[in-house]
Amino acid sequence: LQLGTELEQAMADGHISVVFQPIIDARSSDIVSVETLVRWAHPRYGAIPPDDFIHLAEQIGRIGPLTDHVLDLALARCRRWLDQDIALSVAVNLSARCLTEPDLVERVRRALRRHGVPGELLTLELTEGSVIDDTVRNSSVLADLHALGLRLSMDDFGTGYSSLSQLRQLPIDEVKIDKSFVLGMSTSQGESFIARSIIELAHNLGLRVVAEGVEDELTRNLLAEMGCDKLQGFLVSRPLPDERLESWLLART
Ligand code: G
Ligand code: G
Ligand code: MN
Ligand code: NA
Repeated sequence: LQLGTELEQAMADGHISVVFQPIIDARSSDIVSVETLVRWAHPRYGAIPPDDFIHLAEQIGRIGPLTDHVLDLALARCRRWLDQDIALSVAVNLSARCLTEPDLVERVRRALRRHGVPGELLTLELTEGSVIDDTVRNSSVLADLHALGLRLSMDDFGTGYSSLSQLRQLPIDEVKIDKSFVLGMSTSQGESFIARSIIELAHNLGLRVVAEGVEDELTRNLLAEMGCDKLQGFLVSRPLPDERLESWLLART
């Protein structure tokens, strides 16, 4: 919990930064988006993985400010790409807890306006568990976010309990097949079958599909053949800091 008390100061000191992992079109291989992933460079403990402090931030009620900080860094970057005539959409992860914050929609709206980024260029990734909560389902938060023009993506799909009816009823645009399935595809027919089923299901519901955790060519080809829309993973690129993403982009065009 010591870390928790340091979080605010770490943000102020610029120790909390983000990296971007490219997401490509499965057919054309064009880069279509980047996922924003938070990083904490601690002066004494070194790199602290998000899995070690996101949960902590949730517990001590500081996930809101952390999310605002990440959103701010992501939209600032998106704005600079726009200024260079690069219309690259950014995805930001949203914790379950954030969906119950009464001012979330207003904060996102203000962040978009502050940076002059159209809502269409922002995707919010919701972890699967977060969406099914009754308070969320019974509120208008997802519809209100959607009304800002942004896209909603169901992250870690296949690992939680979301029902098909939920996918149909909620204003979700996209699902991300969890990497636990994708990682096994090149060696296990079972995992491939799950991926194929998710893609077919999602497409029948009018949703796009992203596969995360694509690490090898075989998996990439299998997914492309299954009609998966977008790919993300170490085969395409690791998460990159800002300057490295810029040279990565240049090298591909
Ligand atoms: O690179 P990776 O180690 O970044 O991410 C580990 C986990 O942390 C993933 O589940 C990812 O979704 C989550 N994560 C990364 N950045 C953020 C963030 O800004 N907000 C939230 N809520 N989760 C994040
Ligand atoms: O839960 P979240 O989906 O947002 O997960 C993102 C996490 O997945 C990050 O920790 C990121 O570094 C990791 N990741 C991204 N691509 C790959 C990959 O190809 N293989 C593996 N093992 N992890 C990946
Ligand atoms: Mn994610
Ligand atoms: Na995931």
